Amino acid sequence: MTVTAHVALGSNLEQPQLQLQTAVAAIKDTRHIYNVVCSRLYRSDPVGPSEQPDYYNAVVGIVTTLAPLALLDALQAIENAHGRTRSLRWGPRTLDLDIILFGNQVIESPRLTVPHYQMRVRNFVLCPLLDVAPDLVLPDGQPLRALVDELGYQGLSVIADNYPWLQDSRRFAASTAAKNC
Ligand code: ROI
Repeated sequence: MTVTAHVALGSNLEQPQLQLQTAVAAIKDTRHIYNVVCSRLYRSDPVGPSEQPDYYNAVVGIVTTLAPLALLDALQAIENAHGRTRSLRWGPRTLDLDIILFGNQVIESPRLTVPHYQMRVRNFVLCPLLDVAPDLVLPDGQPLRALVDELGYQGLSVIADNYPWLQDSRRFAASTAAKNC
């Protein structure tokens, strides 16, 4: 059985943009994960302690035959391979990969809560999610677009349009420089 799932990515340490880019590449390379589509790349004000660097955030949509906990294992292996560090609660981190939605399923297990318990109040999750799933309706029947309209894009800026972002952001920088001349 295949399921469409969504994974939120966040990083604010050790070249965060590169962390996210290589994380998406690793997700694409994972067995039993198909059709990876990636949102725009965002920079966001930190939620939590403010004396930490800005975050980079994105969301990917995937199709998978993995069970939820097997997907969690695969994502945690990618986090670990990126030398994930996270010493403080709500403190800076090298790479966070969170399963935010797994089809229409509601999952409450010791290791995994889906939909992600704070996704409804985090625009750095909802706005990139809207990029890849504009017509999505949450398992409780709420349309994603209505949540985004409510939360808005405060504290977020789009820094690249298409994955892979590094190439894109160079193009962005070049076009901005050209405009400023
Ligand atoms: N803040 C932002 N902007 N983006 C994140 O990905 C993020 N992740 C976190 C906390 C510390 C809550 N703050 C964040 O885990």
